[in-house]
Amino acid sequence: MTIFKFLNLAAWLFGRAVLTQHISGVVDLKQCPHGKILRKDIRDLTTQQRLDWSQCFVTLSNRGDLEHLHDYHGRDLYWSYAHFSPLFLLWHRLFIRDLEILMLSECNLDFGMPYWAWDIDSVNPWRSIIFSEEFFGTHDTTTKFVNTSIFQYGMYNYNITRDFNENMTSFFTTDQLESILDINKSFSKMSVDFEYSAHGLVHHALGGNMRSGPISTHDPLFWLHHTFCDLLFYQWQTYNNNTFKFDSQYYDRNRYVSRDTFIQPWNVTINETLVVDNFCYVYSPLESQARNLASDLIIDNEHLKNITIPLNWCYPIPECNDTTITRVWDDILHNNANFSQININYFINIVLIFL
Ligand SMILES: [Cu+2]
Repeated sequence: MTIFKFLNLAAWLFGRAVLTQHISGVVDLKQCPHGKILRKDIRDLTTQQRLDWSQCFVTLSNRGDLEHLHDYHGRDLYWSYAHFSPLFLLWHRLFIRDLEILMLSECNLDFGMPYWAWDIDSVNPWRSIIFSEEFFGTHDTTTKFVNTSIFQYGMYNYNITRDFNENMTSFFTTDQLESILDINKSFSKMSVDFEYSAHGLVHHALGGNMRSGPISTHDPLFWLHHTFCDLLFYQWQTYNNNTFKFDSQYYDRNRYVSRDTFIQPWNVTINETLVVDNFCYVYSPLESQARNLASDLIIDNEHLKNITIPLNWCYPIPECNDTTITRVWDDILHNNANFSQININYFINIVLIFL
């Protein structure tokens, strides 16, 4: 811990000394100064690469260079624009790329944004190496503060919290992801189903910062989680020539999006954003190291029958109760229903509180 503190202070001082320009303004996300870069699961990086990534994230954050990103995500305008809308997967694709470019240029990394394939931890995420001192830190289950790793309280400018214990909610398994991301679904159906279920569940299960939209981006795991979401979206796009399968639609009462709509604040069209190749990154499939480090390799769908959804999901919807939540989850998990088929307005109210 002491060495972490020292390294962090040294990096912070170094960062202060060399940074003369304030990083602001909208970045060209299609620039490729580093050529094609590879995105791997964090467990497939070398120890040095992992430390470099973490150090870079903390250094940039501690000197204030990530503020514009937190602001984009939490700002009212973008919040409702990028969530619960057909732009969800596309907006977050650009959002991650923004940080990736910043990290590549500021820290000379030779690899892209790492992802966290949480499906291989799904059965017992509590035991995941991701929540160890060597990776993203353990936390005090009473105070909720992250208390080890470079991201611990006092070393990283955001004192992030996580709120789970050994009874942590399971994530979606690989099999369940396949059904949520059915290649025959329309884009909008797939996007809504995925956003509200598999994606939202990770936010919910981690708790603390990750359960609160405006501050979720402070937890470095937000970025790894969303990079994995982008990988899954990319797979959905490529498995069945679905790349340009985007159905134009209204995303709120009066705004209509089509393929030519520019996604803000980056001014990239939906059509361009649909093509990963435009952004100079490539996904590397899981390698043996990540699989060996996964908390559970036996995927057992049965465990989800015991899934418990805490009642605070319902708050503050008065008519929401245990039974309604259980019904929704049963339909999703066991009857393979789509969220969009289940009283969607009602469900939006429920999930709004944790994303
Ligand atoms: Cu988001």
